[in-house]
Amino acid sequence: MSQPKPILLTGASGALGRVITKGLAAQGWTLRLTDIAPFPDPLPAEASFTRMDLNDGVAVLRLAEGCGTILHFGGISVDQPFEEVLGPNLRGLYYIYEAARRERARVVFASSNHSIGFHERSEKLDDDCRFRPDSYYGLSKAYGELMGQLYWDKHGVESVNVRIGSCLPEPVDARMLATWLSYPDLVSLMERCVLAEATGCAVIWGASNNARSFWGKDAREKLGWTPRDSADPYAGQLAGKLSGNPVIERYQGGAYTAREYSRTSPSPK
Ligand code: NAI
Ligand code: 15L
Repeated sequence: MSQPKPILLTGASGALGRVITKGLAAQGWTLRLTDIAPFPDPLPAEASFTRMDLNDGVAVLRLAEGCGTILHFGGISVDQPFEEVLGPNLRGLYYIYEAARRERARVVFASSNHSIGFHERSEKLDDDCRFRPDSYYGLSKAYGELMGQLYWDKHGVESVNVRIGSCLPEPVDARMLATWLSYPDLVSLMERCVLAEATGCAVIWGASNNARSFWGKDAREKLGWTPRDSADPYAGQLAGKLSGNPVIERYQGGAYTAREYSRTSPSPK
């Protein structure tokens, strides 16, 4: 059998990039890591690291040569002004998809719950719900997902758009009882995204098996992914950990929805 093609991972030096690097390297994958910031950990045996700005289209195309999957985790990862988001998250995303088209590679895109953040917490959303971004950052994630749709329909480029909830070692407030994604569940999801036979243009809710989840149907069966962890055991200590802000508590995107919020009356249901 021929060697599996290398995996390109952008955002490798970030919090999730480091977790994915460790997890996939332990499974023996050959990794091509990249970030604008230096890689802070010892480099695994089958990995190389190239410092690169996602705004540099030529460098992106060059680095993707020969790769079979692009795990795209690089870019602005929190609520920032439009001008900050524009380069890495919009232009950079375009370069990633152009590279994928050339290489016939699959893109796994680190989308975010903030692409749908203005849905109410009382709603249970399926993967075909309307985008309701809560920030320019969330808007850039909706754009990224739609780019995946464009490249699938026009070029047959496969993508998995993972709407990540809150991925950190442990949930830290009441909202994360719904949105938490554990590190082991993130790694197992990445492995399935790489190995799945066919994905088309898929959406996955990036959350562990949380009873309070805001989210329902998605493409996990097609990928063969089952999250193993759950935020439920943290309910006793976190259920009362609320913000005290009615806007934050009303919407799925939490604090991002309330930043620079200037409505004087709540939007109709
Ligand atoms: P992070 O901020 O730790 O990592 C992002 C990485 O992108 C950083 O290492 C940064 O240096 C790099 N980067 C920024 N601008 C760049 C540029 N112009 N060129 C090249 N690299 C650049 O964020 P984290 O938490 O690791 O998130 C990774 C991805 O997952 C992000 O795309 C984020 O939007 C997404 N995500 C993360 C969630 C979480 O709970 N951690 C939730 C939802 C989505
Ligand atoms: C995200 O998209 C961010 O990358 C992360 O820092 C958290 O804010 C997360 O969403 C969340 O909603 O908890």
